[in-house]
Amino acid sequence: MAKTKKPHRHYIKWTDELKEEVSNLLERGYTYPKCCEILNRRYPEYNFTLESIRSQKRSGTLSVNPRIPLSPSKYRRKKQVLEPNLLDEGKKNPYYQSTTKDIEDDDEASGHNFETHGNYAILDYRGEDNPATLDDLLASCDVDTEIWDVERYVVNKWEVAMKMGETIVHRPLFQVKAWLVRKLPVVVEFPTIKTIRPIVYKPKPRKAKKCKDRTALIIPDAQVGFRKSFDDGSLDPFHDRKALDICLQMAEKHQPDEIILLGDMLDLPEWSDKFMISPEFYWTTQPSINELYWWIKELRQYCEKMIYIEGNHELRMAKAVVKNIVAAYNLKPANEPERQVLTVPTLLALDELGVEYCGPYPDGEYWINDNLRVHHGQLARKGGGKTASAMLNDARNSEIIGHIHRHEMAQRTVHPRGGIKTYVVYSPGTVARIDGVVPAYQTRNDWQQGLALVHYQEGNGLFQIVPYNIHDGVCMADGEVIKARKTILSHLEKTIK
Ligand SMILES: [Mn+2]
Repeated sequence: MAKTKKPHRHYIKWTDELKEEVSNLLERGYTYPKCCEILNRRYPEYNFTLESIRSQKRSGTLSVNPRIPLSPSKYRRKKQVLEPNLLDEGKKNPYYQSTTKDIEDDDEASGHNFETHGNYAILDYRGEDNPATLDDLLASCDVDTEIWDVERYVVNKWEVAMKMGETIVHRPLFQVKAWLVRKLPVVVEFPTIKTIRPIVYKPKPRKAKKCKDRTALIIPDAQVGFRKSFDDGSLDPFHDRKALDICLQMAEKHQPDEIILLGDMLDLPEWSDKFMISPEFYWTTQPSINELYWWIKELRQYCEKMIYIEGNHELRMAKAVVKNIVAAYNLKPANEPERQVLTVPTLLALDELGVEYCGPYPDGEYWINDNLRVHHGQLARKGGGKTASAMLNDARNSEIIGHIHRHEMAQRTVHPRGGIKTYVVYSPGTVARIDGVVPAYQTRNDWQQGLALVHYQEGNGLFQIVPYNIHDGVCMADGEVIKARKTILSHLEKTIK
């Protein structure tokens, strides 16, 4: 018997104009058959079929109204064949008709969906028939295997029980999900993999200051960084967003003249040349940069001046560049001779935010007034107060340091000729998590969370350090209890992925 030949079809020239025309028809809500009818009238030289339009949609060149089901007629037809067999027992039941109708209306449970994202696509099939092979499934869902390759797929099966009068009928449901990739990649206008959603910054007007003193808010080691889950790719932060929000609320409350970031604001575990780099830290630098940028932008709106002191962790980036690819060191764009490309201040856009970067570690420093110097610090001694008291031996002025993640203050009075001088060494602790998530030699660290406000007079004047402790997102400050805000936390959880 001779095979029935398909009617001869002219090769359709899919010009951009034609694609746009078809997209417009589909977006306006026309069904595929209606589109064919219109197009065949407009272009008598071509023979438009459902298939020819669908294949364009499959290859991602047409945008269509997502509310239109892809091939409803085919899907309904299959169901009508299937249901009588499955529901044989139900036929005798007087409820049979109405129950069947319910299933037919149940569009959520079965059918298929094909979504393209640039060079990738996901086919999600749900239905009562178990496709014998993957090729069968692709063919029945009109996936063009000339264009798409299956990268991987999963098959799930489960049973659905339905009560029909006195009888309970079980029927199997299948789900096949396939991830596809284009055989010949196309240029996509937007990146198809977005790890981070853009952050929108809305500056708020500064409020009038409450106190007449000049003030500086000191925020110690945040160690912004993440551990990436092998199971679901989720990011577990090293930094304590609750503690950082306390800092933000303190900045809003006090409207300080200066905010000083004490160094080690980024952890940069991927850039370490000393410690083993666990695969859990791979590809975590970008979200870390983005999140710290968000905090700096938020803090920036509450102060006149902002200082960022380089710590040993920021220095990791420069060291890694020198050690691994010296050609990248000091590299600047031809049109921006001032901007080194691969540095912490460039990546955090500190210039644009008006933040002064004080480096390199360990010499990077900032003088609040002639008597009080701020730097990240190098010395770390075990035990409360030990580092601060050891530093006093060589002190020739008062100092605020970070680095040790302990809340310490020690003072020493000396008697030079003609007067008495008291020096203070103070460390506000850390705003990183202290529950063992931050990479360190051990997980049970003797660390404390805190921050400080410094009241000061300019020049050779007085200063007063006011320390604040943070306990699990709560801080008792100046007669009120400040708590971390859930809105900020959930915003960041949603934004940084
Ligand atoms: Mn440090």
